[in-house]
Amino acid sequence: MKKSLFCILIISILLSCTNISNHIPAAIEPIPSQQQIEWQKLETYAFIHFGLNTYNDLEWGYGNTPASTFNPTNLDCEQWVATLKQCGMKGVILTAKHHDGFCLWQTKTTDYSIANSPYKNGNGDMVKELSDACKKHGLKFGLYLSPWDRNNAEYGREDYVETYHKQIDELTSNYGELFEFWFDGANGGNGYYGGTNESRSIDARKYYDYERARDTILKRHPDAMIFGGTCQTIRWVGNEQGWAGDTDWCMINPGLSDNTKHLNHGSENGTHWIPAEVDVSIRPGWFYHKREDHQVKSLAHLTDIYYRSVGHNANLLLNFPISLDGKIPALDSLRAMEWHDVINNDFKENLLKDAKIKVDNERGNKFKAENVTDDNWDTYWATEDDYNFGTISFTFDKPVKMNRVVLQEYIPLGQRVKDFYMEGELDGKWFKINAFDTLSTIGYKRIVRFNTVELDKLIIYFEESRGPLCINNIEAYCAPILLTEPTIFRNYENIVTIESSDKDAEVYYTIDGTKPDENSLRYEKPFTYNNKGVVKAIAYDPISKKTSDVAMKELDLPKEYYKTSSNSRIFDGNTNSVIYLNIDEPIIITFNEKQNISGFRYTPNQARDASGHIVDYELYVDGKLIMKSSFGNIKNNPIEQVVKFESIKGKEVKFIPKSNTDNAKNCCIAEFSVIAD
Ligand code: FUL
Repeated sequence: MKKSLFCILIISILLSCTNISNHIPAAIEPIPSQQQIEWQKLETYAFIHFGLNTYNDLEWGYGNTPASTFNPTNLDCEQWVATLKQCGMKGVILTAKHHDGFCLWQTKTTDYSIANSPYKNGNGDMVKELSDACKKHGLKFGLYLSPWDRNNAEYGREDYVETYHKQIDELTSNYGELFEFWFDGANGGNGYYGGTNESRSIDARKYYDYERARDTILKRHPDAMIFGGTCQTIRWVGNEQGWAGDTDWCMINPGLSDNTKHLNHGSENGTHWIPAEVDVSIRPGWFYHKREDHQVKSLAHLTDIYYRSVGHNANLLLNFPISLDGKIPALDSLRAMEWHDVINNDFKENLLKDAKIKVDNERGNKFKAENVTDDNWDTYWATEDDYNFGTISFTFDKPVKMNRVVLQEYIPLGQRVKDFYMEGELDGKWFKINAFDTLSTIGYKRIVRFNTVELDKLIIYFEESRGPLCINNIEAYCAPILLTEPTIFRNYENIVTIESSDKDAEVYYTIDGTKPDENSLRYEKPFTYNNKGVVKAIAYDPISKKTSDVAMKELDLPKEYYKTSSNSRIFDGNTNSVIYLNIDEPIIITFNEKQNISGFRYTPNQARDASGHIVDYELYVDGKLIMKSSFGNIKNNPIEQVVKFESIKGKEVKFIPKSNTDNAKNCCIAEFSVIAD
């Protein structure tokens, strides 16, 4: 080859290489703002619901409970912030005003505020106290200001809109940097409205002038996200249960923002980048109610929420109700810290760190496949133009076990991946990895969960994408088995089911009263148990050899032993299927033969906000009054009530409700059974 020709060839090869390696994939619109990217990186932050509702045992105050009832005795914002930091929260949003209109700060706009409460003799300011604590401890701070105001006499008219904007003005001027401003969607309806006690309706899209609110907020807090209203930069996910769709696009079409499915999943063809925020409370209610002390979400439930929010490309806004003394209740903070430990332990050692990586397409050295494991968010593996798909594999020196894969797209260039799946290879044999969710979108973050598999090669097939792939991070983990005590229940057909929160856990049980261990009966499927007795069960991790606490269920004589005219719903082991009785309307159970009767169990309705729990009752055996008593704290703590007495021989048990909580018309019963020796 002539020297000049050779030079041209070398130069053109070099040029084309340079060209490829420096050519950033074209962005696919819409793309996020820098602020939205930074917000997405927060992943978890906290909500605080606190106010007059707390002191009046309400969720939606009507706007008429006196300001003087707001009376925290031991309020400690530093305790909130310290707790929230310890459970990994990056920020906190406070309900400065809820629908009842009560303002937690020193406002000039209304008398219905903390200034007219006994707290610090009217000199307290919750917004200031919490924002100061956040500054001190390095948490971001945000505010919730309900547009609906059930106290204000002018609500529904022009005057209130001015008041509302003055409130936004005060809150954005006086309390330092805000990372998020929250407008909820509940609007209009009945209320106190200055004593008129009427119903007022407004057109939320027009009435509040959200454009003006946005201008005020962003003028002073250019980095703040806006939730709700007509100028939102992040979206409600469409439910308050703690999950985003497994398909979750950051994009939506704002016109459709009331459609639940659209909010859950976003839209591949959405015109605006408005990512999802999952708001959910650690208890059934947003505000504190003593009666929900036993309903703090379980470790397993909270962990699932994490995977179905952060793991589904959404941020998690986890609510902590403040109790009457002004603190996050110990139960809730302990549970949240345990939860944070579980999450930390699930992502302890990235198995892909030293794996050998291979891809079928690469855009050039700058976009090489190794970028997915370099711990640098800003570098990514990209495929060439027209390669809207690709395959990446990770080969290990020796077999590894895994049950989680984390994937991230480089979202500054838009969200792309539409469909992917994963396979493993062990000793030359291929198998599909069966994820718990449908694998479709990735976005900022996608965490895939599956039962533990052993493999010496992991391969991920990106089947379809809106453009060339831009993947900036992939990790894999072997999360320890979540060892929470199993739940045991027996249905009306005497079938006992034992459920463990982690599908990888082995479950062992006993029916002879002894403590179960890994040598006890292994639970494989539901079994029949048609006698009285006790079932005890544990979840067991065969790798660490650790066990959960022991779960225990005492089972009373089943239906074969008696006749009754009461509905089977109270004998079916399901605490959400209930019956209603009038006061004095009895449950009568007539045994086929005489029994040594020594007590009974009554489980009140476990549904949220259930009312009509039995308080006073009488119990007769063969017509003789055995117990005339009441369930002491049942309103506040509506858990299973077990009453025992000296055993008495008899055939017929008659239980009569005499009064109930809330002076409800009917008494509600979820489960009932008679204890016999
Ligand atoms: C909703 C409100 O109605 C609830 O009370 C709660 O504040 C929740 C976070 O937002 O729209």
